[in-house]
Amino acid sequence: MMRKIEYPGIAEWPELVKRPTQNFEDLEAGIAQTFQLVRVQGDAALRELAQKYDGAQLENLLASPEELAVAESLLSEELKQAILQTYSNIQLFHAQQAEQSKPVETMPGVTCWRKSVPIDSVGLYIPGGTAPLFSTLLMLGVPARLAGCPEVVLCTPPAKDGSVHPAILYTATLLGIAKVVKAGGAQAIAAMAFGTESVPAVNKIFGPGNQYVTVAKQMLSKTGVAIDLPAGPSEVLVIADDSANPAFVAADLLSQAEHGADSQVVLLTNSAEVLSQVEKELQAQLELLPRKGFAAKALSNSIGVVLLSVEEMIAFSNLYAPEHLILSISNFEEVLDKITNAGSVFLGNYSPESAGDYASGTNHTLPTNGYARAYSGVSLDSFVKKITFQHITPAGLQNIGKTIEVMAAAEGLEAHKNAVTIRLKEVKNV
Ligand code: HSO
Ligand code: ZN
Repeated sequence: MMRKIEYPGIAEWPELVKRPTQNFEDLEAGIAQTFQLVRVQGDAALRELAQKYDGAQLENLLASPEELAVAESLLSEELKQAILQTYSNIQLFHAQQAEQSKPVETMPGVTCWRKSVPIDSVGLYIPGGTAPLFSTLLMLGVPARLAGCPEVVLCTPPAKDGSVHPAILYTATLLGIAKVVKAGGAQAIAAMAFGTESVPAVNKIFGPGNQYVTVAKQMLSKTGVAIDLPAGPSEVLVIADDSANPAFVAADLLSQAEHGADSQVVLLTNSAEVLSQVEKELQAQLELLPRKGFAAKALSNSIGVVLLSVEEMIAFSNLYAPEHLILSISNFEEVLDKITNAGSVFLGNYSPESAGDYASGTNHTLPTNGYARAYSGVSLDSFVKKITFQHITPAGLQNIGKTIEVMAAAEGLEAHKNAVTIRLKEVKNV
């Protein structure tokens, strides 16, 4: 169960908001070997490693058109409808994020604008293992498509029989992703970074994964391939006052705890009574969960903190910077402006985190491990570059030229100054 802390003083907070440290340095040497193998042997390395790590004998690394086509018939009508509804909501929410390119005349004759241009080639990694996260495929694939990325590759580890979960294949087809590569772990990340016979090298790699995937992404990000976010274990922080429903709060904490033994859940409340009721609910609901093992382990790393007031709870939460923040308090509208660090926020008693994890439309790829202090979650912006343009007329250069010359001279950069002076001379002569 969670550790209980009552009325900690502000001096104790920094210790309480620390995540359990993870040290992955000892994985780096093995991952570097995997990189080398994939770089040198390409597809052959991916086949060998699929055999070694996934127990799958693969002839073809790519899911075949037949496999992709048959996936739909393997899903229930209900699940297909749910996927379509989710798709549509994510699409609606992310389409709103498109930025209009508006030219600005900063001085007469000096016009500047910025344009979003899709990243040419992106790679999406979807883990296999204990839960096939086809919801994550939607969270990444929909904005990739909206942004207009010409090439989208998907890597996901195969099951022992060489298959990929039909919901992943069906969702890939909906997204128009034809390249579904049966590769997992660091080798999949390497393949997308370096390219192999079957896998094109991409400019940016997205998606969650185990520690090997995470470290592989981090290592490659130092070599020029972009990555979405520095990933860590999932988290939720719930702020509950006496208007909260303890059963709902417990359900939300467990929904995040079931992700993995390393998930972090935090409950903040200004009522010791709420904390003890939530604990009772946690016990009862935990017993019924198929993933009880993971959830119980995650709870044992988690904390329930009693604080004095809503203001104090918000301050604690801002210091923690949770990936997900749930406000189960009566006057949540009044504190929204005080929230400064969080990935995604859920308001009131009827907005469970699961809504954002799946279907409301917001993205569930979010900053963990305190990164919400400075990072945003994945959005349409994650799939584009913003290129600035400017056009200066001869009259415009006459207006701005002196300013540039003075700045350049003051920085001691004569050639910069001259690039203006040489033009101004010519403009005066015509
Ligand atoms: N809570 C996870 C996302 C997810 N939940 C996928 C269910 N499926 C991200 O923090
Ligand atoms: Zn989740």
